[in-house]
Amino acid sequence: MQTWPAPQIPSIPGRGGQVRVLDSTTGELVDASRGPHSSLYVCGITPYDATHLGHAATYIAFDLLHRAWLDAGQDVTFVSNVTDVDDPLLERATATGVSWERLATDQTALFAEDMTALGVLPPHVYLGAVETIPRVAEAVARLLDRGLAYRVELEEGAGGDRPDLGDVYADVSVDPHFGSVAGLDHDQTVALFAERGGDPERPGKRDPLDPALWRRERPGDPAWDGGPLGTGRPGWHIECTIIAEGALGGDFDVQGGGRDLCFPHHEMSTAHARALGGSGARAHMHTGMVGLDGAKMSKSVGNLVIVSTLREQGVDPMAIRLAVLAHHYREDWDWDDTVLTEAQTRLGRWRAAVSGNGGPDPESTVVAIRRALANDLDAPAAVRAVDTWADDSLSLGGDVVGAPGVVSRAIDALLGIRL
Ligand code: 5CA
Ligand code: ZN
Repeated sequence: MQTWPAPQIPSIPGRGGQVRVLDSTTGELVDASRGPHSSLYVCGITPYDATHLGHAATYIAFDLLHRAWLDAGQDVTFVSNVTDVDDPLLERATATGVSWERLATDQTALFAEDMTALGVLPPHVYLGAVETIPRVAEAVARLLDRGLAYRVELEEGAGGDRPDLGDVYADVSVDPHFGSVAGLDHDQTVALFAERGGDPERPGKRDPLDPALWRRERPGDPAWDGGPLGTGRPGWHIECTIIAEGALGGDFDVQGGGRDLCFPHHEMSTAHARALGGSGARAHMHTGMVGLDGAKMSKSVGNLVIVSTLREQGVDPMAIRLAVLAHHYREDWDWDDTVLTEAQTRLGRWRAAVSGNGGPDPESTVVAIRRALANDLDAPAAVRAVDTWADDSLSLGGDVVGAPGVVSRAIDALLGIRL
């Protein structure tokens, strides 16, 4: 999968400190990495519709972590995926009369344009579900051999020329740590599982929560050779497990995504990592949900503010990014016109404040931005620190030659805002 171009990161004096983040599994602040190498897996898009503000906010949040790690002198490996075959994508393709491949290719390209415009650093390893199928099939076959997964009989007409080979499910009961990521009770998990792509009612499963690892061929569905599994396509959670493990090993620093991925997706992908002999991420980070008119922005509901539409309307992508940064990444918040107008005004003030040669001493501002980000990526506090410097610069002036350059480079490197 092709990534997007990496923006240049300007150098700034000094160095950031250890970044602490809230691990949503334990609810505690933890060191995000053990250094000097830091590894991050962020769940990528399912490309059946254009990037909305919720996606943008999630990717910008993890971009702040990436930038803070680089500023702390870490050597970062950032990995992400594209879920380029899955039920919602196939359903949308059928409903709109385009091929699922075309839909996925077009939306993945648009996402790359949006990420470029928003100044998100590209992943070092970026893999689609489709290109990972052989590795997933091999891993699923291994889990079957070890008795950690089992087959479930198919309905009439499924399975192509091998209807005897069932769908494959992971057995959650073999894992004593199952449930440790989300920490929910059984009733909550079953309800969420059904809501978020699971099939608790499927007859023949050992436990309602057992997730699909390999779905056999169905008439009209795309299917790939799965060797001993028979033709079919992978389950969603195992794709992320295999992509993360392949690029980062069985034990890495942070897995992230929106809060809607905590259960079942991150619970299941971590359980799969354990079943394959690793341990998955040391910390899980989840972003709050961005909504519109009080409801979570979601492709399936259709209450979306689309990044590319705003860009087409001439909205400066840096104003979109700044609107996002005015909220802490764990917060749930609603997008509205005021949020954007405030960001546009702020961007204008910041640009005016850095336009001269001299200004107030930048050192304490750079320290404050770094300190805010190291403290669980507190972007609103970092933005306030820049506001203070900009207000002083505009009202009092200042005589430190080069100060505007230092502040604008710090804003660029740490917050991803190009003035
Ligand atoms: N492809 C899978 C992950 S492997 C997926 O969830 N794709 S997605 O396109 O539905 O979402 C992409 C990312 O955006 C996920 O991290 C998801 O949690 C996040 N996201 C989706 N809606 C919102 C929202 N309203 N607010 C914040 N983040 C959101
Ligand atoms: Zn994922």
